[in-house]
Amino acid sequence: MDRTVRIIGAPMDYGANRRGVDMGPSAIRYAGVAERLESAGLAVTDAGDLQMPRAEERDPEANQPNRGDAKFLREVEDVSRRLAREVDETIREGVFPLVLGGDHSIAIGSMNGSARDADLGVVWFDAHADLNTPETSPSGNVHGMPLGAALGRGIFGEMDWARAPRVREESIAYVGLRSIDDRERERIRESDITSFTMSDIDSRGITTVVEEALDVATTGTDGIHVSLDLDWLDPKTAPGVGTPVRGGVTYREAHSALEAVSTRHAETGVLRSMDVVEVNPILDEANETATLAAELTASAFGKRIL
Ligand code: EXY
Ligand code: MN
Ligand code: MN
Ligand code: MN
Repeated sequence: MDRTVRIIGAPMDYGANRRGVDMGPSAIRYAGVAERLESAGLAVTDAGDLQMPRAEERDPEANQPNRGDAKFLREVEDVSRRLAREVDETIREGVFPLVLGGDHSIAIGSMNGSARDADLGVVWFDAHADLNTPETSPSGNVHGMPLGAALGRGIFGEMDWARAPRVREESIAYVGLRSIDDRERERIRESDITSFTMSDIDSRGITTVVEEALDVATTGTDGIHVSLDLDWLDPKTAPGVGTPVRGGVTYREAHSALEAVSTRHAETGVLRSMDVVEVNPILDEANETATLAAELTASAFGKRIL
């Protein structure tokens, strides 16, 4: 996998409650993600964007009478199946899949593909826990469910495209949580998932927290998936996201965290797949959130100040 990265665009917005996040892949490319990775010494290829299915209408309920409280679940399934195949094939070729979203529902396909051939640890940089299922979701938006899907919670247990049996609770670490639904809170407490909230970052510092998250995700696994939701950052720094929550990490904390990921990878070759999600350039000024996404991605792959 080492030095070649394949960019896979997933311009998905079926999992979110607003349009615009489907422009994320273009915005992050425009911000120079490939050039930044090349300047960090990587070879970069771009597979282009996955084709998105057309909803018969943009009424989330109209075309799926049996899917209860998950909107556009058929569209999410269709994209997830194709993305998982592409991620799996990319890894088999010895290339690193970098998936650009799109809303966070694309992580269902990324994790499913990346975990086909490996026990997969996960580091989840996000304000949100994304552990809902159609049964527990307050919104019906699938971008709040990708970890519930990977763990096969609720109705996802019956969906082979959603479940990723080689992703286990004890190998998942959250970093930066600050907005959790009541049902998610109960489930996290009952689970073996490790959670580092913003309070943990306040009291213990980003470096310690990220090192511990990497320890959790790398213990007893064959590699890790890093999922970077831009709403992890404070909205003053990353305004172009659909579900901003104040009190997030700073620009420097974010870089420091992703630099720690690349340092760990340089030492032990653990990084297997990554997605960068929830950039909504419509809500942004001068493409600053996508630029941040591109910069942080370069930090995750070894770009340094000096
Ligand atoms: N927990 C809320 C829900 O399930 O509707 C909000 C989820 C937002 C998910 C995103 C982007 O990380
Ligand atoms: Mn669209
Ligand atoms: Mn998320
Ligand atoms: Mn989020």
